[in-house]
Formats: sequence, structure tokens, C-alpha cells
Amino acid sequence: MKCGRCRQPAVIEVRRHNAGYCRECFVRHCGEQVRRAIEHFDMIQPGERILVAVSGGKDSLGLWQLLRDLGYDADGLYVGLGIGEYSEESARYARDFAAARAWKLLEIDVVSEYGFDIEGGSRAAKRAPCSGCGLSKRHIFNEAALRDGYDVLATGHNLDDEAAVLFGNVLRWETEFLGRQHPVLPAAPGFVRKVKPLIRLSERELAAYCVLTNIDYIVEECPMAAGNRHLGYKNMLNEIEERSPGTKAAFVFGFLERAHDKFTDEVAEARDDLRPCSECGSPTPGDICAFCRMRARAVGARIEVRPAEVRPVEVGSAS
Ligand code: Q46
Ligand code: ZN
Repeated sequence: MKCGRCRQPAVIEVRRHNAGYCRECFVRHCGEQVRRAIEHFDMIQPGERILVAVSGGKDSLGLWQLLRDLGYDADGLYVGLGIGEYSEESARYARDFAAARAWKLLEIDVVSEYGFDIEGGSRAAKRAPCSGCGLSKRHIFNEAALRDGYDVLATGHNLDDEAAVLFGNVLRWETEFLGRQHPVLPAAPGFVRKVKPLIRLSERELAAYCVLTNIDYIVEECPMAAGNRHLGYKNMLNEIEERSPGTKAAFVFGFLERAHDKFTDEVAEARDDLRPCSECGSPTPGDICAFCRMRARAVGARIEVRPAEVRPVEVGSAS
């Protein structure tokens, strides 16, 4: 097979695009997909400061590299979740990647900063580990980006992730989650803008991008991922994609173009009910946000309010 752009021998075929690429054209293709996603969804304005949530995996390290190559001012944030050896090793990949490029990497360790690890926190809050983990990451990413004055938080969710989450939300008709499922969540009081610039690239394309550009990433999956629903949905969607290339992209982009705005009213209503958490200041529908409740249960005591965490939040209508 030959590269569809330059006719050199192809190193990868992307069936969804019915195209093969040589190394150089494939790297350009990945940059182009990110550039188009940013432009189409109006994710980032020139000159804005970006904080990239990095886990040491292919998606987040690939994203950081792609954003820098496109000329963006992007720093990294690694959150240590206290998941034993997996966390130690993933931190090493994130640190080595940043150090080799002399890029700024912020680090937050959940255990030393907040006094619990993901397994303990999730157990105490009677949540599945990935649910407690997701809640913690969302909270910590948002808090760090606001505290350090970043304009936008970028995460490495790729097309496969978005298709799997959409699939799960549709199966259960989680209408509020469907209203929030978008590659750009605008800034609102207490919330930094969040973007997903990899939405046009698949997991396989990201893995190939990292291999072809010599990005060393942690290959092992998080040990807690085994058996989670999300992974099951990904496997099912892969079977469909195998038979019918392009289905995942049609599913996700069809939803965004034709259905997403039918679910946004509910999100706006939920945002209207938010007020600052009495512990940390983050917007919440109750007195204390879910993260602070989980933390309090995990450490077995009512937590102290730390001055650095308290930010007054103006509560207004959703943007
Ligand atoms: S890190 Fe956290 Fe993932 Fe591990 S515990 Fe689940 S959510 S699988 S991306
Ligand atoms: Zn809180």
C-alpha cells in the first residue's frame, strides 16, 4: 500500500478515511485532525494558556506534543492517584517526557495533598473505583487550572473514548450527561473551559502517532480498568467498526451535529442550582461538593478548610 498523499510506501492504513499514510504524512494528518477539531469547535483562541491533563499514556502525551507542535502554549498536569505501582510508573513516563523537552509539568499527589487514595476514597464513598477516580480527577484538574490562571484545560479523550461514553449514555438515556457530552464545555463561574482536541483521532491512530514520533508512554492499562463498563463498550464498538469502518465517527459526530442541543436545557437548569461548596468553594448543587464528601468519608473526619482551596464562586446562570 502507498501513502495517499505522497505515494511513498505507507506505514499505516486508516480504514475510516480509506487511506494509507507514510510516516511523515501520518504525523501531518494527526496534527491536521487536531487543528480542525480546535477550529471547528472553537476550542482555543490564539495566545491562550493551556493546561494538559497528562497521565503518562499515549493519548495525553500525544496530545501535549500535538498542541506544542501546533504552536500552543501548553503546560502539563500530572495527578498521582495512589494506584500502587501503576501510578509510580505512569508518573515516571510523564516526568521523563516533560524533562526531555524541558516543558513545565505540574504535579499533584492525591495521597499527600488530600489524604486518601482512589481505592480508599471510592470504597468510603461507596462508588466504583473509576467513578471515584473520575470525580477526583475532574475536581483536581479544574481546581488546578483555575488556581494557576490557565484559560483552558485539555484532556486526551479520543474518538474511541467519546464513542464509548456516548454509547453508555444512550443505552441508559442519561439525558443530563448527553447534554454535557461535547468536545468543548465553556467556562462558567467556578469552572475552567474544558476541551477535547483528540476527538477526531482514534486510539489506534494515537498509538501509531506515539510510536512514529518516539513518544515513550505507559502501555499497561490501569489495573482498575479491568471489567469496567467503558472497556466493554469499547470492545463492542470495535467489533462494529471492524465490520463497518467509520461507524464510531458517524455515531459521535452525528450526535454532536443533530442531537446534542436537544439535551442542553437540562444542563442549563442544573447549572442554575449550583452554589459554592462550603469546604472548597467549587460549584455544587448541595452544601458540600461530591469530592469533599468523598474525601471526608475517606479520611474519617470532618475536613479542615484549607485557605488555598477557598475561592469565592459567583453563581450565575449557565453560559
Ligand atoms: S485511572 Fe481512574 Fe482510569 Fe484507573 S481508576 Fe478507572 S478512571 S481506569 S482512565
Ligand atoms: Zn468541595
